[in-house]
Amino acid sequence: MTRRALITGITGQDGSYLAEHLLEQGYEVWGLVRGQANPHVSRLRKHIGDVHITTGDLLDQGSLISAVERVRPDEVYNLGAISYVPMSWQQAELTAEVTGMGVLRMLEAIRVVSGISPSRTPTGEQIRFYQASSSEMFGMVRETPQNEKTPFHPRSPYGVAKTYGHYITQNYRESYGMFAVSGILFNHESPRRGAEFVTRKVTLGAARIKLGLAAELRMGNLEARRDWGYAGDYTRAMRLMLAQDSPEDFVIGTGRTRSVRDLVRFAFEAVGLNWEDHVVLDAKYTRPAEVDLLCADPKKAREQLRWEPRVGFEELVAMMVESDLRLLSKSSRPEDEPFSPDHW
Ligand code: NDP
Ligand code: GDR
Repeated sequence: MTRRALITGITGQDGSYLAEHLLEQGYEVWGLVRGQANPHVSRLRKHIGDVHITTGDLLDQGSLISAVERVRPDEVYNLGAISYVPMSWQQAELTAEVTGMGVLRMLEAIRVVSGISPSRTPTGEQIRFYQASSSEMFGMVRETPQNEKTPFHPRSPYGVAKTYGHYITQNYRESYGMFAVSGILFNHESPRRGAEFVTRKVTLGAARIKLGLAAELRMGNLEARRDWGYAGDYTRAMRLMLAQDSPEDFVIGTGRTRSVRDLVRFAFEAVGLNWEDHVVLDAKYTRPAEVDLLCADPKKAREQLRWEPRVGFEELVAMMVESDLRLLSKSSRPEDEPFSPDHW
């Protein structure tokens, strides 16, 4: 029997890689898309043709119930979110609603459509639910590397909203016996990454300077350290989590940490430039509270899911720089170029 998946956030970076992967695995793939004419759908169609689209919004409970009723999925992947950390200070309440409460609404949609209640726990095949949890929940870390048992101390409204999403997923699993899991994913990147995130901002910036389209790149905190992996590797792990016999949470990361300074150095080296000649520090890009250090301990995923990342940091940065050089060489109109917004 063909398995049917419903993905929220299908127009985002992870949504496109996950859709591609599930199609390769023989799934029928549905994406939940908000808005009456979402402009990101054409970008998704450029990468992957064969997905079905249904409308809905994580802010709207009824639309989620209708989507689950219409699609009747075997698996729901909840990737939809306001995912840009600086934006979460600007729009803290909306972030709580979409990134936090949106998880509750999706779980409720599954619960209601499946007829699950405190007196009626699920029997037989049930809809499996994946929540996109984040290493941002660890925030101010006191122990490194971080695993499934590391305590949370989120440092942004985004991190707080994700922590709510994480706990409500766990709570629905424990309260109703639902197959609901969280993947605690560390930063993962790709040529499809939004231009506001640091890796893509840097690879686009280095490519622009190389091509003579810009002279400098303005950056925030270069000392922050992240465990960066490749999005295509991480979306494979999502499916593996839902294919387990029992619902459990997993940390997904590479186990290696680099600084933003390392990232900048690598990207400029990849285009044959010295970063110190072009990068300018700008306080506008520093955050009210920072997450200084993240490094995953992915032992459980390695042992239980048999999951390993295939693309390393250097290869990832080189892949993104190459892709941005190609993109910028092709596009002659500035309005076609990816847009990196200012934070404040
Ligand atoms: P993106 O920012 O690229 O994508 C976010 C998606 O959420 C978009 O498809 C967007 O759709 C959708 N969305 C926004 N608001 C709503 C709403 N109100 N209702 C429905 N959908 C909405 O994120 P990524 O692909 O990078 O990440 C996917 C998920 O994983 C996110 O939840 C993120 O927080 C989480 N995560 C990401 C990590 C990473 O390093 N990439 C690491 C850990 C967790 P639209 O086209 O309408 O804007
Ligand atoms: P992050 O990703 O906040 O970790 O969240 P981002 O790439 O935005 O920042 C990483 C680190 O780089 C520092 N930094 C800058 N960041 C940006 N965006 N722009 C800059 O100019 C800049 N200069 C320095 C930041 O201060 C930070 O320390 C991502 C998102 O995908 C989340 O949705 C996800 O949950 C986490 O990764 C895991």
